[in-house]
Amino acid sequence: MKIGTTLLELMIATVILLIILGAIFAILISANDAFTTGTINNDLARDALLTINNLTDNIPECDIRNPSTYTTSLEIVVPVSNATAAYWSDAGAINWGAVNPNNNIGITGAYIKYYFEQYAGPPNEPAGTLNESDNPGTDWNRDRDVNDSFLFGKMVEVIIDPASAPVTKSHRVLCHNVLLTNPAGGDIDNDGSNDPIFTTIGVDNTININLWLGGKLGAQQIPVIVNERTRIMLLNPPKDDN
Ligand SMILES: [Ca+2]
Ligand SMILES: [Ca+2]
Ligand SMILES: [Ca+2]
Repeated sequence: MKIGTTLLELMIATVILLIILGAIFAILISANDAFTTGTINNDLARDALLTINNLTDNIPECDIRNPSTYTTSLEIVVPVSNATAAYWSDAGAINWGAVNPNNNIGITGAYIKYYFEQYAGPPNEPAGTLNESDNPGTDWNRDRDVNDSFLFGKMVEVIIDPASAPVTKSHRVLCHNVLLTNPAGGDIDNDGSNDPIFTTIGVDNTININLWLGGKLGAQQIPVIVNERTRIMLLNPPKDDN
């Protein structure tokens, strides 16, 4: 009868233990990746929905200055309910729309412009383009190739005064991590139809908002892309003669 273990048995046991530990570690890493991807997905989807919410605050009662089928900018005029008193201060006259951020008073004849602004690149901003080829094997838009490029930037709101100048301090970023395939809003997912941020449909009196957000986020730099869209029915007929 043998008592104890031989050196060979000890070595075999050690190898088996290492294999088991390696497998557990691999599972933990992949679970962490999945968790990170899920979290980033939720963050981007939340940002897109909040931005759409922000946009829909002002849009339903507006006139559109730049009606067009496909566009990455939208210029709207919202009737100013009070051009003399500050935001909230006048009972029953909340100033929606083109409100001067310096004194909170509505500006008659001004308009709000929403537009896509490409990132300027390092050192202050991310690179203004995202390439699938920079992440070999990563098909962000899931069209079965890895050779797409996207413009990368932010949705911005600015108030333009009646003299066509931006109002000081009115430049506001509504949303980061926005993707486009070209400045006119090309076909991001390669399904044959364009994906502009804004589509105005005069006949139906509606605006479609279509936001694609993406990014290499987290320590693992996992590429994630999300799409949120909505359709807004305008309460006033859009006009192009403001
Ligand atoms: Ca692709
Ligand atoms: Ca492609
Ligand atoms: Ca498309």
